Amino acid sequence: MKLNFYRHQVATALLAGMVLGLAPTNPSAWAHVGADYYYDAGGRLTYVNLGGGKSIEYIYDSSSNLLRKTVTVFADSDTDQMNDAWEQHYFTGLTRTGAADFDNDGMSDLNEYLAGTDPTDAQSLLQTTLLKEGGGHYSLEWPTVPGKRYLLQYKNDLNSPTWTNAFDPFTATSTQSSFYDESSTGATKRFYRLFIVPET
Ligand SMILES: [Ca+2]
Ligand SMILES: [Ca+2]
Ligand SMILES: [Ca+2]
Repeated sequence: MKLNFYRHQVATALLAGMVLGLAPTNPSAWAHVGADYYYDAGGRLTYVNLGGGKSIEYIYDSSSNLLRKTVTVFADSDTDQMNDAWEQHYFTGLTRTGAADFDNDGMSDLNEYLAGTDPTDAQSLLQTTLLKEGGGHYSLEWPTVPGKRYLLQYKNDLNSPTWTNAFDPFTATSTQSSFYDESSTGATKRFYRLFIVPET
């Protein structure tokens, strides 16, 4: 059973609290220095965005030994964080800056690049549908891009500083994902945010 009024009410709050962008593997306790350094809950550096299409990702084992350091470089001659080849493909040039929303779907061109969606198709975007199930749980559905990693977090009070991971980040293998939030039973309100997180 769907309670449409409640769905609308919560969905509005959900969109207000939704965050899209690069995030560390465990953003529940991340520190963010400047705009480009990401740390995990143990204070380990996990990701650096150097700009100009260059980024470094650090992978550790359970003893905090560095297992792998991955340097990613793509051509970004206009330093807008969007791969020039991607810009050429969709916009046949490099005039877009990332901040604007070419297809007016509510996602900036840069966020569409990060999410792997089509910046020229208003039907292609990262959005969620929130439902209240008959048993009193919430469930969410959202379109996914195979190969992208997703993390969902929630909290019941917007004033609380702590977000809880709904699940460990997963890499999508299909174009649609859903999450049945059993822990939401009895919650009168719940706020969700969905991340795209770096690959491991
Ligand atoms: Ca670029
Ligand atoms: Ca858009
Ligand atoms: Ca789009």
